[in-house]
Amino acid sequence: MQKRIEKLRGKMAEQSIEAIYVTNLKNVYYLTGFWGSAGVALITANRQVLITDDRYITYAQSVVKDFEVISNRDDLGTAAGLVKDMGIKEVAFEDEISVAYFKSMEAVFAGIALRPTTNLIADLRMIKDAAEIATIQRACQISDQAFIDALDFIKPGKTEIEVANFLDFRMREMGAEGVSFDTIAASGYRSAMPHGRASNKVIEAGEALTLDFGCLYDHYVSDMTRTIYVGSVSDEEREIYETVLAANKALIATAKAGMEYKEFDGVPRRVIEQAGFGPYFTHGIGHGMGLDVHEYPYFSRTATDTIQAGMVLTDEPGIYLEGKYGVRIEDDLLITETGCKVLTLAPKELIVI
Ligand SMILES: [Mn+2]
Repeated sequence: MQKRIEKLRGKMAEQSIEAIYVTNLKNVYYLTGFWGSAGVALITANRQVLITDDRYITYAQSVVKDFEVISNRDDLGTAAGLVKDMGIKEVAFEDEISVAYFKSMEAVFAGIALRPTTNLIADLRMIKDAAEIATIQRACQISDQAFIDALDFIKPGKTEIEVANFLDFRMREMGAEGVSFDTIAASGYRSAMPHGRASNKVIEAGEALTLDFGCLYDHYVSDMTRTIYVGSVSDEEREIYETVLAANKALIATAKAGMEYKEFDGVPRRVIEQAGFGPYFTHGIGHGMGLDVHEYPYFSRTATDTIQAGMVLTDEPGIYLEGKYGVRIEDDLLITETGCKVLTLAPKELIVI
């Protein structure tokens, strides 16, 4: 944790930020180790303070190291008092706060300049340290195993919701705190909807079934997708499946530190375009993940930023033929200097059950 604080201080020094008031709860966790519904951090060049309230104080004192921990329901007033005592003239804050909260800040910090910052901590969070990688890896193992177990559970006649509930429950049984987002189970024509949440639709023989799910393990997420076939698979479905798999694998074969964002998206997209399905790959290739299931970086077809070692990124090409069926295959990749390590290891050769 202290290394993260030192990195943040480095960025603060570069931007001449004297103090930052951190309100995003996941950023508070990232910096302090405190996880709760009420907690803010105030960080200066030589002080680091966590302000929470009586409900959390015992817990906070037991998990938070190297921070002054203050219990006070009035977090803004407490922070403003500290800032004034330290003689600080300007406080940086995270620009994602609500307008209402900003107005409160203006009132309480009267006389002190407020400076919005964008993604200061999100940028740090893009590069995972060894502990974060180990935790994400465990989250991925849990979802891999839940998928393998679901293959024995899925049968014609089950509903999408029954399959989703099975996955969710298995992940909890294996130690997950919960799911990282509402499990997607989309069968038949619904598999052509990239984000078809599980419904009461009954899964029929001869249908595709796309499962996009993940778990929350020790605050970190996994996020994976597999498409399988129930009973049988048509030639066209097989063709789009093999195309999506080739796109997914092409990115795994080429992703490494230094690759431009537009290439991270472009390598798999070209595989799909060359097979003639370009117009049916309707979303971006993936996103960063960690404490949030969607976090920086995000990819576009024009961005020339480069991916870096320590990023955990999803590789999720898809093809969707509206009204018929769709395929998506999603893995979580750890980027390294020389390539990438696939963290989701559930089978992805075409499966017919
Ligand atoms: Mn995803």
